[in-house]
Amino acid sequence: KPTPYNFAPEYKREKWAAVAASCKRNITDGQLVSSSPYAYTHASNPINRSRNRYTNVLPYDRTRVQLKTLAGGSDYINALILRLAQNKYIAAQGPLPSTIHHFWAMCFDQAIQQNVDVILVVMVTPLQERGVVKCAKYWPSKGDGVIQLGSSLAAEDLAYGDLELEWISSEEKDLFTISNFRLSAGSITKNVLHYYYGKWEDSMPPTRTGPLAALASELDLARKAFPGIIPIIHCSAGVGRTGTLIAYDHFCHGDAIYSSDDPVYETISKLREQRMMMVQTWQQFKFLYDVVDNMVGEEAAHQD
Ligand code: PTR
Ligand code: PTR
Repeated sequence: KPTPYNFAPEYKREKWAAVAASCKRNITDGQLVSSSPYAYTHASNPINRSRNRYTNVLPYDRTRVQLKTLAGGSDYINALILRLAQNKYIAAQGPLPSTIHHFWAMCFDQAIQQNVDVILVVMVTPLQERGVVKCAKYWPSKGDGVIQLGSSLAAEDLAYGDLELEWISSEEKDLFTISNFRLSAGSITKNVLHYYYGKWEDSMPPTRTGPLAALASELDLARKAFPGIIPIIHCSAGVGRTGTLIAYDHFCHGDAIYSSDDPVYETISKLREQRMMMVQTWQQFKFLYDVVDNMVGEEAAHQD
């Protein structure tokens, strides 16, 4: 089996230097899909506008998730399904107070469609950064009892009946917090595994790789334990940190064969074909080069 990382380091360095020189904050290298070549008519439709956290981060029509539970007559949520090698992911924005029930409806719909009893949500943003709200607290805490998510939806809009959400447990681990919730509608119940890593600021790479490595192994374990599961990853906009984590997981566990000698560039291009602004900044871009560099280093050491 060809090793995915057998590209020439000098080539990569040259390319990296060119990219770093051509951009200050966002990667706007013309060869990467950085603007918006695809239509996003649902996202920009006035009836859906209030469902977007940021007016400049919108899902394309061709990849967006459509809610089965028609919330308020619209099936729109700022989330999409993407593919990298053999794996699928849902990338989403951090819910707004007004879209919490859409988020959970999406989770429920997807678990039904994937025919799995488990919903895996990975959150890689704090709720607030420097006093600015980045994501609504969309989950219940201990003692909150059963939350009725359907109460703000018109009854005829719900495909499965009212959705209910209940806190089951939380555990603060060294690297992240893991919580369990129960999400049910009628007689159907799904278990939610919620991983929350909040020590990561937007537009930056993570300050350490330990938490990412641990989250990526959890994703890998879940894919093996629950075949067909599509993990839901979100941060605030669902592009910078979300894209970085997905690319990281892809390098660790994806079964990719690359057609060029630059897997980082190729992977980010593939991500940006599916969601705009994925891996938002050159710092995040560079972080992924370092990750791949280390993997190549380890592989070389292994062969000695
Ligand atoms: N531009 C965002 C908005 O439209 O609300 C606000 C925002 C600005 C978000 C900058 C993140 C930003 O990144 P940083 O904190 O790194 O400048
Ligand atoms: N208006 C913001 C901007 O353009 O910077 C939107 C934005 C906010 C984009 C946060 C990315 C952000 O980071 P993340 O995807 O990691 O939440």
